Amino acid sequence: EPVHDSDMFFRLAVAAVIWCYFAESRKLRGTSSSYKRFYRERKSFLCIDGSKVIPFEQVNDDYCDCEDGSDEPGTSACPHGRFYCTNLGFRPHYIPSSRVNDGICDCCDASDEYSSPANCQNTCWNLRQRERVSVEDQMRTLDQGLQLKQQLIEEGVLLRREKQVQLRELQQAAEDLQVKLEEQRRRKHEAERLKEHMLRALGFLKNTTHTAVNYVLFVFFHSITVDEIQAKVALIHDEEWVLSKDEAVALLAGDHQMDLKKFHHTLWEILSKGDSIKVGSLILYYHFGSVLNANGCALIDVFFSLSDLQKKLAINYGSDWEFLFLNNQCYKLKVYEYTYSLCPFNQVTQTSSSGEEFLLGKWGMWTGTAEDQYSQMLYENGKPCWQGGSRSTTVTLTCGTETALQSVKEPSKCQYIMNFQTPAACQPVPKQRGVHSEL
Ligand SMILES: [Ca+2]
Ligand SMILES: [Ca+2]
Repeated sequence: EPVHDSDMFFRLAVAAVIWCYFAESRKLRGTSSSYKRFYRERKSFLCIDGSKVIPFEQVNDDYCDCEDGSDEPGTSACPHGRFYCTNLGFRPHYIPSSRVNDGICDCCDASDEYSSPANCQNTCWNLRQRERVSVEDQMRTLDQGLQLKQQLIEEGVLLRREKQVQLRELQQAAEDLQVKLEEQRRRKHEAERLKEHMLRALGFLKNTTHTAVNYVLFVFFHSITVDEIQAKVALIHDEEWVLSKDEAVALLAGDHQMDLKKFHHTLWEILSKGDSIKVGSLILYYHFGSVLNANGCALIDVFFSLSDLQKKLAINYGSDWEFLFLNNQCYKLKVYEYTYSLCPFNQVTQTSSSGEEFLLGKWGMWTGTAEDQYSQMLYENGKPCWQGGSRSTTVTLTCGTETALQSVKEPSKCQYIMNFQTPAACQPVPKQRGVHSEL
C-alpha cells in the first residue's frame, strides 16, 4: 500500500537523521570546539600529527589507530589520548583519556562517564557558584587589605620621620659628648704636659737617661700602640670579645702607633658611620681605661643606639615604607611541639617545648619576583646544619586583612618555608586566574 510505504519511508528517514546525529555526536565526543574541524571529514580521517590516514569509521571506535591518539578523543583506547571536558557553565579542561569511563567523575558535566555505572551529576553550576563566592571573598579581602595598607603607609611616614628625628638627636648628643670628652682630654693633657716638664727637669737633674726619656716621649706625643689597643679595645663579635693583633694594626691604619687624638677620631668615624665592616663586621667597644668617665660611658651608649638606628634605617621597607611597622615586632606560630617566631627584618627562630632555641636565619634580603620584589623574604645564616651549610628561611608574603604568621614547613632539612599574611603585601591589581583557559 502506497500510504504504508510513504509512512515507512518517513520513519526510515527520521531514523537515518537521528542515527546521523548520534553518529556525528559520537565522532565528535571528547573534542574541543577548536579541534572539531579535524573530525568533519566523512570518508577518511588524517591523524592530527599527519602520520596516518584511516577510514572515518575508525574515529572513536574504541581502538587506537593514530600514534598521537587523535582518532580516539572520546574513548580510553589510546594511551596518550586526552579527553575534552566541555563543562558548560564552568571551565573546560582536558583529562587523560584513561579516565574516560573509569568509574570516577572527572568532568563536572559528567561527560567522561557516558557509559559507566558511576552515577555522575553535573556539578558545573555549583562549582561556578562556589568560585564566584570565593572570588568575591578575595576581592573583599583585597579591598579591605588595601585600605589597611594605606593606613600602614601613613603610619610608616610618621614612624620614619620619628626615627629620623631620633637619629639627628643621637648624632647631636654624640657630638656634644665628643666635645666634652675632648675638653676633658685637653685639660688632662695640659696637666700631663706640666707633669712631663717637671719629669724632664727632674730626669735631667737626676741624670736618668733612657726610661725617663721614653716615658716622657710617650706622654708628650700621647700616642697609642698596638698592645695598648689590644688591651683597651674589645670587639663585640658574637661571644668573642677579643681583638687580634691584625685587627689592632688595621685600626692604626696599618701602622704600629698612632697619635691618640687621631686614633679617637678614626674610632669615632668607624662608630658613627656604622662602618663596622672595616674591622670585620664588628661593633667596637672602646675601653677608655682610666680616661673613661661618665661622658665616655654615655658616648658608648649613644654609639650603640646610633649604630642600631642607622642599620635599621638602611633596610628597604617597601616602596612606600609600608613594611616599616613590622620592625621590632615578632609573630609566633605553634606547630606540633615547636614554636616558630618570625621577627621581620631581624631573625627567625624555632623553640622546642623543652625551651631550646634554634636560629633559623637572620634577615637577609627581599627575594620576590621582578614584578613584586616584596612578595618574598630570605633569612639566612642560621644555626649550622650537621651535614654542612646553615639553616635558612624563605618567607612568602600574602595579602590579608590581618598580620600573622600562617604556616611553617621544612620541605628539606634545614630549609624552612613560612607563609606570612599582612595588608602591607596587598597589591592593587589582583592576579586573575585564567577563567577561559582550556587547561
Ligand atoms: Ca580508532
Ligand atoms: Ca572518569
